[in-house]
Amino acid sequence: MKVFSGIRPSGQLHIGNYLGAMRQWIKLQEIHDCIFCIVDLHAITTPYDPGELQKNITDAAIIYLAAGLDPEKSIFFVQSNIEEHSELAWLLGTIIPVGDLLRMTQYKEKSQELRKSPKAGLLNYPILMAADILLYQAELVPVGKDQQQHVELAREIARKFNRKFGKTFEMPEVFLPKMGAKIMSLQNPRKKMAKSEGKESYIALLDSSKTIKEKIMKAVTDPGKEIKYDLQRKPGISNLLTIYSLFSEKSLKEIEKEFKGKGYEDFKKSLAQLLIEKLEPFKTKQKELSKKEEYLEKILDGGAKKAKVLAQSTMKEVSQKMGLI
Ligand code: AQP
Repeated sequence: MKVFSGIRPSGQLHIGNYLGAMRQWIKLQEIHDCIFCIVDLHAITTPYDPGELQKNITDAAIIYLAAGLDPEKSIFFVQSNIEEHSELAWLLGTIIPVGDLLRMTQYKEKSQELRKSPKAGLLNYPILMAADILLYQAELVPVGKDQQQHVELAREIARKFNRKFGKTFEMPEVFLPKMGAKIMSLQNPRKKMAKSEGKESYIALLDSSKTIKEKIMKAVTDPGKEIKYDLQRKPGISNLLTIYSLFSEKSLKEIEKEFKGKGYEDFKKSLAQLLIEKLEPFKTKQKELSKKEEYLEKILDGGAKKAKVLAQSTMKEVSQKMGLI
């Protein structure tokens, strides 16, 4: 199967990105044809510093590799190096009603957060994401829950295009992890953990041990003192239990049993210790890779060359079907 997924180079990657998306990619690359992309054109749809963008791209690439992405097994590149993404997005924009874009949850939330008049790029974000996916004829798209609606829209776009111009695109399907599809903010367990929610709300993959401990100990919990998974009544502890379960590979029941009779403080101390241990290899690998600029460039250039061939082939077919050549 063809698999596509991307990540925005818009700051420090956090454990939500890892548990919701990156962890799946590492598994999928063993059994499928995977294409993974640093989506810089998506990163500029919200306020950003142009002087920081290249560094953010390099940092994201390093984290991908540190997490286990293998450039021998998957195609790995930077989105803006392949012009076909923007080209296809423009063409797909001619078949998708504006109303479909206006009802996207991410657009509604982010445009509200930004307050000042949201830009057309933010509204058109899902068209570019559909182009990313359809350009490579992806059948599976591993993402977190927040991106599910965009993948469904990509399906809708593919369906509309195929109906109008003849079968061209594969129908992509969202691939959500059974657990960890939506890791919540440490400061507000009713909201998604996100880079834009502020540093205290997430654990970055490269946070120091001291920072991890401080953030976990300050994480918002719920009334009562029992360590029990109950999303409705105990969203804070349930979120921490989910994180604990995914990193320790123990079931929720096992963890509840382990902490029976103990309080939040004991549990948080153990969780902090677990995260410190599990994130240590990222940091070691990241340090190593940071010194290998040329190696990194070679991987991304090689990936772009392979992606270009696939992208050109789809664009040729799309242009022909739309009567452009
Ligand atoms: N909290 C989360 N839980 C599970 N999965 C998540 N993802 C993001 N947050 C969570 C998934 O990570 C992948 C890459 O996300 P992204 O960085 O490209 O975009 P994002 O969703 O916009 O990430 P953030 O952290 O929320 O950034 P901001 O604050 O800038 O919007 C995606 O597959 C996403 O689903």
